[in-house]
Amino acid sequence: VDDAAWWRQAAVYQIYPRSFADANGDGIGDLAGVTSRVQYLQELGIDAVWLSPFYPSALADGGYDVADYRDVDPRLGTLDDFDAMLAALHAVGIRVVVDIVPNHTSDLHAWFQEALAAGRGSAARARYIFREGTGPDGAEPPTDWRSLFGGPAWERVADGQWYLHNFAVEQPDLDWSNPEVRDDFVRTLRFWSDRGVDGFRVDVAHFLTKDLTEPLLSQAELDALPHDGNHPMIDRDDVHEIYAQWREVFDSYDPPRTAVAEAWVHPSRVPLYASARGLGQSFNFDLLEADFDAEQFRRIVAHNLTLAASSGSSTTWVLSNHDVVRHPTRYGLPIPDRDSEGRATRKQGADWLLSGGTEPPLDRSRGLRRARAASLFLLGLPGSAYLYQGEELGLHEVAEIDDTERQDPAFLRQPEREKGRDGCRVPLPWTSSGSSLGFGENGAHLSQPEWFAEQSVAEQEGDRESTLALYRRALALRHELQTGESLEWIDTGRLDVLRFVRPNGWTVVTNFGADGYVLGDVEVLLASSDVQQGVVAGESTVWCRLREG
Ligand code: TEU
Ligand code: CA
Repeated sequence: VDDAAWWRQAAVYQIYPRSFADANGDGIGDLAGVTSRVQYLQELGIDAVWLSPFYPSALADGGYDVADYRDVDPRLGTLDDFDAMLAALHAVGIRVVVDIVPNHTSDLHAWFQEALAAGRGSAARARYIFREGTGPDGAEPPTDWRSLFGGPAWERVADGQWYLHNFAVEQPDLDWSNPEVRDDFVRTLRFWSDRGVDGFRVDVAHFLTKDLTEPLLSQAELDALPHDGNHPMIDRDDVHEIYAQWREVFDSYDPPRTAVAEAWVHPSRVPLYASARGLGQSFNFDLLEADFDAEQFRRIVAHNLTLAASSGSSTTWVLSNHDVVRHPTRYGLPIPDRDSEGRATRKQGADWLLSGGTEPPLDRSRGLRRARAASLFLLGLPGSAYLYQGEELGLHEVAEIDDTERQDPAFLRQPEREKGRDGCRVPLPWTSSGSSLGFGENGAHLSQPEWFAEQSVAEQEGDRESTLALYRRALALRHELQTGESLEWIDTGRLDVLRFVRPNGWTVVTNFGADGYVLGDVEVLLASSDVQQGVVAGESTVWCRLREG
């Protein structure tokens, strides 16, 4: 692969550092823990890791509340540990992407502390979005806006002013019209690029710029406005001025640093983020919201390949990340309620979590079978695949977390409505016995359920049928598969079976239905479940090619 284009068809493995591996036995995963598992990552066969935030943080939002963008949380290590980790990963050819959180800082960030002390009208407050309240004594928030974690999006400070936080109370939104803010983030990008990181994942990339000209609209008025680039809050055209500036920074390095936008925007707006003059690539989350369904998968794949082509970028595929219910669990639950446009009315699995993992009943083995089929389908597609730690073990979502242990603000803010995202952030099981199943020497910051032992790395390593073995084989073969960025659909005569050919002649077949599908006389390279006499069983995927000679 051309050095500068490594990201176009990369398999990128997301590490949630606090829950990956704990080297010093304090119950919290750390950077030295990542370094200690480099061989595992190498054997897995991924091309890059993306590390969720490891910066100093009060962990009000799992580290997405950053108190210092250019340092390492002392609980996770030091900058020297970071350098050692980076060197160890680079030594085995694994690239490193770090998370950048530009929409908001932590309330413990020096800037916000300064803003609190400096008071009304100060330059320090102008880095954030402070407003006077309404009503008698300004005791009511400036507007009725809601935070994405529930509750008001405004918080009052001691002198009576209010600040905007689209996410947790501890995550004040920055004012991106302030040049100081812009300059500081360029410094941060350079800081990590100079250390040798290969790329950046940009958190809520569509939220940075805002039009807060008075009078401010109400939440209902905001909700009614189209997302056409002029919305006062979301996905504004002017955010791309920032990314154009960042692109200059990225391109000043050799090879250029890459970036991927986390932008939950209308598909028609994705190419703006994915443009080579901008961040270069944007997440496509369509599969996160889809059912295990041939028609939906086919539509999503076709659409996103077209979108990617129109921006000159390559698309991305994601089945799981640290914000959603793990996909084996989603696929083991009945299809959720949908609105008239086919969108799920609740986040998939949200109601199941709320019931403590009892209602509706979860079919674990069916969920895993479908997950293996979907993952093998995804790994066969052109574009980059983003994998979330633990999915290579086929881990299910953990529902049985005691409320007193839960850490996610999405839960803490509205416990009667949401269980939050802790269930996909439980520390990985490395061994089938021992303290915290090999995660660390002294327990884990979130308790692991008993059944994690059966799905541990140690348990799966010797088993050729395991999900870990499937991922390793697929990732190894994938390097041969990714020769061109296209696919050709083959008609299977069945609505529930998808079949496509890649430029190297390899064929991927996924049977979403129940009845077996006859492949014909082909050589099977890899299968998510047993293939007998050329028949792909229900809910499984096969990689194959024509027999030679
Ligand atoms: O997520 C942004 C986002 O829009 C969704 O995560 C959603 O709001 C959330 O899942 C609601 O429960 C990014 C990060 O991925 C997430 O972990 C952070 O909490 C969020 O930004 C704020 O930084
Ligand atoms: Ca630790």
